[in-house]
Amino acid sequence: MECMPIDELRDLQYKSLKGLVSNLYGSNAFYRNRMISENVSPDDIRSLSDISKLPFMDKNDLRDNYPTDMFTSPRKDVVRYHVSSGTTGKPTLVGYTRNDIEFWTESLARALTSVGIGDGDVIQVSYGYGLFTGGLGLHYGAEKVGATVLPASTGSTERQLELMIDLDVTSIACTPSYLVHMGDVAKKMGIDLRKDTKLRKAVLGAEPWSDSMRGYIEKELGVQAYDIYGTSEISGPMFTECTEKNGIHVWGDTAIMEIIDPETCESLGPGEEGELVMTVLKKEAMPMIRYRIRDLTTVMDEKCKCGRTSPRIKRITGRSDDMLIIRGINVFPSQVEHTLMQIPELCGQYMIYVDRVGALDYMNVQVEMRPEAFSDKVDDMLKLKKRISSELKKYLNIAVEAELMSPGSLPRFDGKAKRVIDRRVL
Ligand code: DLL
Repeated sequence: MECMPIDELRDLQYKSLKGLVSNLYGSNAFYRNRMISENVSPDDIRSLSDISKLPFMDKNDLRDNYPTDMFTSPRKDVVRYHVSSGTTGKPTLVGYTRNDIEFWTESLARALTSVGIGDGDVIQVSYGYGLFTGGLGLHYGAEKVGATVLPASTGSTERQLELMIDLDVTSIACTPSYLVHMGDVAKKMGIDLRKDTKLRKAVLGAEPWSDSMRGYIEKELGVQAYDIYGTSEISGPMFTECTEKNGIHVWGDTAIMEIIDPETCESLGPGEEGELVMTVLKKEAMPMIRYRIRDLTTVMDEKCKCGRTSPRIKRITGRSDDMLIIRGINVFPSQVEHTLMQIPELCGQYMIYVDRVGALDYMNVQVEMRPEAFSDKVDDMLKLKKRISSELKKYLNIAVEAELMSPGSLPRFDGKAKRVIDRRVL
């Protein structure tokens, strides 16, 4: 499947697309109304390139149809939910049928196989288990290839390192920043990952990283590092580099990808950087047609040396929207604002600072107080500060340091407010 001639692959993609569009048009009000409002019907899809006639979808569709209005399967057929960040206070809910879980698992099994992880391996899955797709996604994929899985999830780094040694862990799946952090903790514990562990491969993603970080990980930690990519809306982590480490393979029989100019929405060709748009061909509970992911990347043209014909994309270089990724967790500044606006002592002026200390990201929010709430009673102010941090933690799922600012002290903006200062260097 992965090495099929490109013409056959395109034909397969066309047939799957045509089937998907006809099916949704016939069975689902959301998709039918969308297509009618764009004046397009399944009969208009006569070749693969006709995909460009179909309307785009984005996170707003998921938010507006929260929680399950976009689902195309009855509740009784939905066997799992995952939840990720939405653009405002509302999260993005993703549902899976049994077949969806199987399809996703298969994609991850392909991903792990393509980096050489299989039944001889012990893999430590240090992505978060739970609402996030990383932990359970990699877990199922790793079991499918017959690897022994250590479901370590995130945190308790010292214990994770002890288990890594005791259980002869050979590979790890986590965010790149967490692996670097593990390396730092190991050093402090007197552990040399190269000599004292069997760790040799890492499947790293969920946040942007660079080739220089790959270089650091490979040299300092003695681990081969591979990029893995995906988003909750397309199922979760799905696609990886192969051992050539030259672009992420997007399994062509499962998804059609397009690159568009974020401003004009014009289709861009190989080699041109733009916004990634994905149509997933095999999802049941929540199909995705022309979903604007907002990640920026480039389609690579030449064939991969590994022999796979699946199209490839370069590393994600950024986003066309304002989403921040902090320790693998998606955060929209609008969510921060939404949370702060619920706190009566605050006036709606705020600044977000993101820093990287060692390998880990930290978020600090300066919030301006209303004059009537401002007081010199230290205890009251400390309590308020704690309350703000805990509200932010509740909604964003990350620890945030809140800093109280006196009335009128934060900058005001004439034009577009610049409320996010991201001081991280990859
Ligand atoms: O982060 C799924 C995932 C889990 C991918 C584990 C890889 C490994 P979301 O929480 O929905 O899903 O966040 C998706 O994270 O649109 C990108 O902006 C970013 N992202 C994911 N992988 C990469 C990567 C998961 N390899 C959002 N490089 C995406 C850069 C990445 N950014």
